[in-house]
Order: sequence, then structure tokens, then C-alpha cells
Amino acid sequence: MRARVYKSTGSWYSIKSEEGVFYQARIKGIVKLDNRSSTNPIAVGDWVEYELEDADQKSVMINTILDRHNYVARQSPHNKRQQHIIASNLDQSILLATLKSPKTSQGFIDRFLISCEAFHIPAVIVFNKSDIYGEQEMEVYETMKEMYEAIGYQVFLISIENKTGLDPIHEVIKNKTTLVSGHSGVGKSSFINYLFPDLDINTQEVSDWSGKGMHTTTFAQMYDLPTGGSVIDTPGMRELGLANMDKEELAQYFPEMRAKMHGCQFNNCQHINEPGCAVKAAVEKGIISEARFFSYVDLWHGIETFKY
Ligand SMILES: Nc1nc2c(ncn2[C@@H]2O[C@H](COP(=O)(O)OP(=O)(O)O)[C@@H](O)[C@H]2O)c(=O)[nH]1
Ligand SMILES: [Mg+2]
Ligand SMILES: [Zn+2]
Repeated sequence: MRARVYKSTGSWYSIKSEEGVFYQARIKGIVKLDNRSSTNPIAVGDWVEYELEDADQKSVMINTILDRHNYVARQSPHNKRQQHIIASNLDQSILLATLKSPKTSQGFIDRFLISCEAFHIPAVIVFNKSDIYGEQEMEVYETMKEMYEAIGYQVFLISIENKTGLDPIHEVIKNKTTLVSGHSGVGKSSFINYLFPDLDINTQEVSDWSGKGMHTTTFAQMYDLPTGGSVIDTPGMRELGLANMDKEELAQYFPEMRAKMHGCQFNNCQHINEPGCAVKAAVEKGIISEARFFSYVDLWHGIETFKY
């Protein structure tokens, strides 16, 4: 019997069967693991096979993980070679960004887009908090919109506070599995609360019971939309990692560079200093945005050349 994973705490999983029934499930002894370098065997979004262990259906066991179409992962903080799968089987990822309180940098947006390209997940950029944007922020927004749309990304402007700009977002997420990401403070929880008002998720950080520290859950969770489709909330996630990316592959994840690099004189051109570089020629002609190219150069220098 097949089900999809809606929540994973590492020790138990909330799964929804194809008949629409939710179960709390555990992993049976040996589960086929196709991703051995991962710290977590089962992630939100996974399709699994399960069995009911006893007649009263209290004990549900997952025995197989079906192949993932795609997934997003971040590097394990404990072991650089291991990755932690955040979510799988995604149709797209929405990056919530803001141009004020807090300001999302272009570098952050580009790193996110590159990760999505590397994970084969279409990305959508949604700028929130339009209600507090002045003339200057609106100019930045227009520039960014033009720049990202020119290379194939959808860009939207919303205010969750004022409930403006949200109709196109409903169209974008309808009947799809969407991962929501973004910096802390951009309105992810507010967005989830807007979509699912019955959930009453806390906005901002909440103190834990001891009152000593700030506690936020880091478990990703999937919610079904009334219009069809589902949304995955990842409370603890700041950014997707560029884990294990080689310098040589980086340019591939810039769609506008990908479109030009076949014209470079050297087929191993890194588009930094090489003669006959079609990418740099396109930057000089204004066909490729200079700001995006600077992001590339920055990231390229940041990737360690040392390989395991
Ligand atoms: N002005 C304004 N504030 C917003 C908007 N959306 C969310 N906020 C506020 O931004 C703060 C952070 O929101 P939250 O949803 O907790 O962000 P998260 O950290 O991404 O989950 C809260 O005080 C929200 O009320 C918006 O559209 N406009
Ligand atoms: Mg939040
Ligand atoms: Zn080149």
C-alpha cells in the first residue's frame, strides 16, 4: 500500500495513504535506502510503501521508499560529506524574499536559484511586504523582476499583511507540491497561516516551556491545499546548500550562461579570464546581466577546489 510522507521527526512519520487516511508510522527494520550518504532515510514528500502490523491498525510500518523524482538537501553540520534531505518529489520551490525588514540580498537569491537548478526544481521568486516598500524598494523590485524574468524565472510581488498580489500565487501553487523557503523574518509562517488559517502556526520565534531559550521546530511539514496540491513548510531552513558542487559545474546552473557557453573558445572555459569567452562577451553586450555575472564570479571563487 502506498502513502506519502507529510511529516518526519526522525523517529516517526506522519503518512497519508492513497485513500486519504493519515497514519503515524515507523520504519521497519530494513528499509531499502537508495541514498546512503544521507543522515535521514525518509523525508517529507517521499512516497513509501507501508503495512499495517496489527488488526486495530495502531502499528503502521514503512517498508519501502519509492524512488525520488528529485529532492533538496543541505549539508549535515556534523559531517560535510553527508547530506540531510529536506524534502522530495517537488514540483517547484517558492523563495519568499523581502526588500525591506529584512533585506534579502541578490547573492542569497542567486544561491537559492543555483541550488534549485542543481536539484532540478523550478524556482519562483515572491517578494513579500510590498506594503512597506517605498519608491526605492519598488525600483529595486522592478529591476530584479526584469532581470530574473529575462532568464526564465517567475517573479511576484505580494503583501501578506494587506492581502494584495496573492491571486496569481494561488494559481502558481494549485495542484502542485511546493516548497516554501526564505530567510527568517520574510513571512514564511505568515504565508502558511494565510494559506491554512486553521493551523494557527506561530509567527516569529516562540520561547520553549523553560523560558530559557528560543525554540523553533526544524521539522519540515507538508499541508494539503483546499484547491489541490500541497505546500511544504521548512521552519528551520535558511538556505539550500551548494554542497558538493564543483567549480566547473557552477556555470551550468545559470540558465543565461548555459545558453551561451557552447560558444566559448575552450570547452572547459570557466568564464573568468579565458580568451574567446562567449559568456563574458554577452556580459559586455548587456545580454547577460552584470549583477548576475558578479554573483557567478563570487560563488566561483567561494567554491573550494579541494576534492575528496
Ligand atoms: N509589513 C509586513 N509585515 C509582514 C508581512 N508578512 C509578514 N510580516 C511580518 O514579518 C514578521 C516575520 O514574519 P514570519 O511569518 O514570522 O516570518 P518567517 O520567519 O519567515 O516565518 C512578523 O512580524 C510578520 O507579522 C507583510 O506582508 N507586510
Ligand atoms: Mg517562521
Ligand atoms: Zn566562457
